[in-house]
Amino acid sequence: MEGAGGGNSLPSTSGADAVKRRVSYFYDPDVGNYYYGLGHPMKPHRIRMTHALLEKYGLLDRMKVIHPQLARDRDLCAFHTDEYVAFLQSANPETLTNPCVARRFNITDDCPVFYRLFEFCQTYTGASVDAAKELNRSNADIVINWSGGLHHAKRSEASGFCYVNDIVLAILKLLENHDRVLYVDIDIHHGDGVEEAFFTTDRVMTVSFHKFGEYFPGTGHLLDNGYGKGKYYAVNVPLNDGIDDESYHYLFKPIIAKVMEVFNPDAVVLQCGADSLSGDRLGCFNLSVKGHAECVRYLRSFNVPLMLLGGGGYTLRNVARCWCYETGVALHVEVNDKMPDHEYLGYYGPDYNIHVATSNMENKNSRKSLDDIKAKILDNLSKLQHAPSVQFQEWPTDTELDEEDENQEETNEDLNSDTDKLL
Ligand code: V1D
Ligand code: CA
Repeated sequence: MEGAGGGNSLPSTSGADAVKRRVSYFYDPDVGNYYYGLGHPMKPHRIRMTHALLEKYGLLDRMKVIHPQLARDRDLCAFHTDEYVAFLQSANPETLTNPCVARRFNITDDCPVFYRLFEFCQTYTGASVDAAKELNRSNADIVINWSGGLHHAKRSEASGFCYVNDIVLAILKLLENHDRVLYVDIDIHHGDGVEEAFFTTDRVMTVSFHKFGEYFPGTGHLLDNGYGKGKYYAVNVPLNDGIDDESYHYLFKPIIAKVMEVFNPDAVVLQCGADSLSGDRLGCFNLSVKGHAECVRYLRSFNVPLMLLGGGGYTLRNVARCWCYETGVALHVEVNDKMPDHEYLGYYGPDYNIHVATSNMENKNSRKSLDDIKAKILDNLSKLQHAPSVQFQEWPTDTELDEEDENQEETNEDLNSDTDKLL
């Protein structure tokens, strides 16, 4: 054991980023028990594997560990429709027999109805919403929910393994206390559900890096950049197979630096989908754990309240490696490459290391294509630099809203219109 917090990790050294951040980590011990079904690539068990690593590395001792509340119906209805939430609440693998209902809510092989589905949605969403409240109250500088980040869910339908969009709900919660929220998405898939929810507002900027071209969900073209007041507040970075750390950061760093300069967010939400890692079962990028985590390190360096969420990631051992290492980055602790012994150690053989080798696959992103993408995006962002600054209203605080909740018998439609007002 090394370092004041104990465990198999090294304390940080020096530098501006060495300034300690208060980190709150949200984890429900039941989350690893949910099961999408035989052959389905999405496995909540990876969250439990990550947690076991955090424990053995001694990282849990260095942050506030919070058991989140389950999200309530009315929390979910701040974005989703009443009828969709009612459907999720009653959905049960034994009774879902009507194909019209399944079609209406996009219940497919990607998004099956499984045992205790609604509770699963309440669990991962409750953690993201509670994490937003923790930032709203300034109780932490960085909040983490590795079970969240389900970026494809739409207002009234499931999509791409996602049922409830915990990210949209967390951002809406953050907007109660923050004027501008930046959303960054490094999952290999386009963050379509979050982009769509905030496409017409200038209070949320969405930035997604993703594989584009014959790949799910098919959206996220370079030229899709927002609409109306939201024009230029959606940023899409379409990439090709085999991108490596160097090429990724050749785009990520200058784009994020410019976004931070022109948008100047009060809070940042980073979706850390680990399917952009080399060797992912569904992915085709070639990022190392260090390259992926460099996105966390870079965003952390701006010293703006930060929420880290999970997302995709289908080679379980690499997902747990990545999110454990990134928790270390949040804490400014370099975890030891050699893994400590624990109940899931067998998953990490034959090397038993945190870091894994990338592959020799071809990088199909030419320097010219990267330069063209960068130039177009930086040009769009520079248009915001010269726009007059937006005046923001005062919004009721979290506590005031909670008090209101207790005193009012509101319908979910009323709550939806509250959401519209927040934007
Ligand atoms: F391979 C599978 C086996 C069983 C069930 C589904 C899949 C599978 C693999 N890839 N499904 C996909 C993608 N779906 C399609 C559909 C086929 N067309 C009709 C559409 O290509 C969905 C990929 C979802 C990725 C989710 C995510 O990683 O982005 C994520 N982020 O946060 C949570 C999940
Ligand atoms: Ca993405």
